[in-house]
Amino acid sequence: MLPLLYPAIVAGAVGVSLAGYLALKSKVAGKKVVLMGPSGAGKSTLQDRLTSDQLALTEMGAVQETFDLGVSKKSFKDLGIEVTFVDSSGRISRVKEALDAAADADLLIFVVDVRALQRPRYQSLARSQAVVVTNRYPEKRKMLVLSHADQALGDRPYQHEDLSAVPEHAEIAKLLGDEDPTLVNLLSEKSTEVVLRRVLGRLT
Ligand SMILES: Nc1nc2c(ncn2[C@@H]2O[C@H](COP(=O)(O)OP(=O)(O)O)[C@@H](O)[C@H]2O)c(=O)[nH]1
Ligand SMILES: [Mg+2]
Repeated sequence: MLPLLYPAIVAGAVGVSLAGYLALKSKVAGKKVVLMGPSGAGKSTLQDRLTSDQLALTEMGAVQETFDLGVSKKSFKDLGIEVTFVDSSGRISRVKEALDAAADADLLIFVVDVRALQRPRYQSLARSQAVVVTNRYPEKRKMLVLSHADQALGDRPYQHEDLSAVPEHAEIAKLLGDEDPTLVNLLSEKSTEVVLRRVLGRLT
């Protein structure tokens, strides 16, 4: 494919004008996104969903636990816009290295399993990580992604309206300064498109 044609094709595919796409690209390319949050929240899954990798998603549930900090350049899915992603381990002993890596981040995405938040121990773990992040980087742009929306409320999926009624989410969202947390089932390709749009919105 001719290199000059590529942006036009991508723009068409994602439903924006060529000018809109080029503006998006110039704002977003080269930025740094750091993923944090407790183990099992869905950080690695989210990274795969947002990028063109789709490695772990070839087999659902096959994401391996992340032990070491993963710093890599990746393209946002279908967009050909390259950013640096840092996928961290959620273990408490590894939080410091994730924090250090976030020093020059443009966006910190904090992922929490919304269902697990209803357990007091998980809630306090998530809250304490959010406190540490916020204390270290009060001014940095932070985004709260609440995963596992498909599993949250027994026989029905979690709805966005449920969030305001559950103080556990509100507290973490407030700590992070994200007034509009993103509720998502990361196993659903369709619902993760919403997250992609929101992440792009917060990087521009
Ligand atoms: N049902 C459901 N499972 C999810 C969701 N997000 C992640 N998972 C699963 O949760 C497990 C942990 O995800 P992973 O991305 O490794 O979490 P990490 O430790 O934060 O990187 C994996 O088996 C994922 O497939 C979600 O929204 N819904
Ligand atoms: Mg991981």
